[in-house]
Amino acid sequence: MTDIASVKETLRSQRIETPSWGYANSGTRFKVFPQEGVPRTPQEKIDDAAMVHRLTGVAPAVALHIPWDRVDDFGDLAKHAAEQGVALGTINANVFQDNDYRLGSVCNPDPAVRRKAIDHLLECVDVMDATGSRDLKLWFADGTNYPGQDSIRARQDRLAEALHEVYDRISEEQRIVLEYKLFEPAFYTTDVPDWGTSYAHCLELGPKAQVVLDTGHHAPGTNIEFIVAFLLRAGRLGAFDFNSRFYADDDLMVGAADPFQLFRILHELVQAGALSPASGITYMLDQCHNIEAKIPAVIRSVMNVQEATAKALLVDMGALAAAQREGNVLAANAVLMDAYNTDVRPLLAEVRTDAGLDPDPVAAYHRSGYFERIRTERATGQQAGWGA
Ligand code: RM4
Ligand code: MN
Repeated sequence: MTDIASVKETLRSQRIETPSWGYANSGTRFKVFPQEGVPRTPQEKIDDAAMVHRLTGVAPAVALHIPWDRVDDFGDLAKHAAEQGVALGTINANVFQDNDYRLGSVCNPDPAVRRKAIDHLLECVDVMDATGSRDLKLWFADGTNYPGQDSIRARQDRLAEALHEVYDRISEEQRIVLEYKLFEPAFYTTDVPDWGTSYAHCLELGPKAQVVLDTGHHAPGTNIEFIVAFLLRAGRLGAFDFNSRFYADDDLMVGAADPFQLFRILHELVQAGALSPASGITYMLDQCHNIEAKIPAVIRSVMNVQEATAKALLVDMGALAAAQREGNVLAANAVLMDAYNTDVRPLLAEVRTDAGLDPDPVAAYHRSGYFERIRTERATGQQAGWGA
């Protein structure tokens, strides 16, 4: 039997970090479609994130991307965030948009470019010191397009060297979270293509280095929950970048393409007791809302994670363990499917009402007048965007 009171308590205390870039303009390499009301400054992105938190109650932190969110005084930015009721979360380094990075950043064959890239990573640690952020998220666009273009092995050496330098710079309370991605922008080799590569580098670095799992960064058909289970067991799962994909790194709303996969991932997390902040796992969204309205899309994404979590919490663990012990394949599968097929929306509505929130955060957003306000206030000036 599942204890509904404790399910509700877990849902109430869940934490989902939203990405500053999810509120800004973004697009594919073909077109960025600007939208009305889009933030012009990091402060305005934080304001939008704070709105999402006010409506959902479970999104108290916003991840920053540097240099997209560079400001003169990060202490001030942290203060602004606190005044809005949110905290600054993970700092994402960006070493993929300068002309110098054509052949890579920390793996570039040119030592001067590597130095520049590492200096940027170190600058991001300075930012973390000012914002109080714990995690430095590293994703490298590094790789090659053609066989023979560069030495695969030498690039691993350069990567390890750069990681060591950054690792030595972070404090005891800070962490490196190293993200992997199968391909793109590089098409032949990618220097951190999979969880095994990230894990191996993290092991070499030490306990302050953890793997980031972006749900959109695998080959089609990859069993992501297996990776989750493995890394949890190894104590090396540092963070999630949640989103969903149909084909490649689509960055669509989490839970949109495959809600069952999201449930299976959450089931592994629930089983491992990994939802609590004490687990050290950061649950982040990494999405781009290219054609849909951004703030409601972030709210929807947060709700999708909540729904998958609620279903995972409803799995009758006792019945599951018994069926597994007996080798009763069909009964074990039925226990999971019963939970997955439960409509948890009424339960989540109750959790929100109990917390003094509107049971329907999307409707509450549309009623709030927030969009009408930002559409007017932000009608002039340069909208923030990722410059694709
Ligand atoms: C990458 C990766 C990173 C994100 C950038 C924008 O594919 O997912 O986490 O910061 O995109
Ligand atoms: Mn990501």
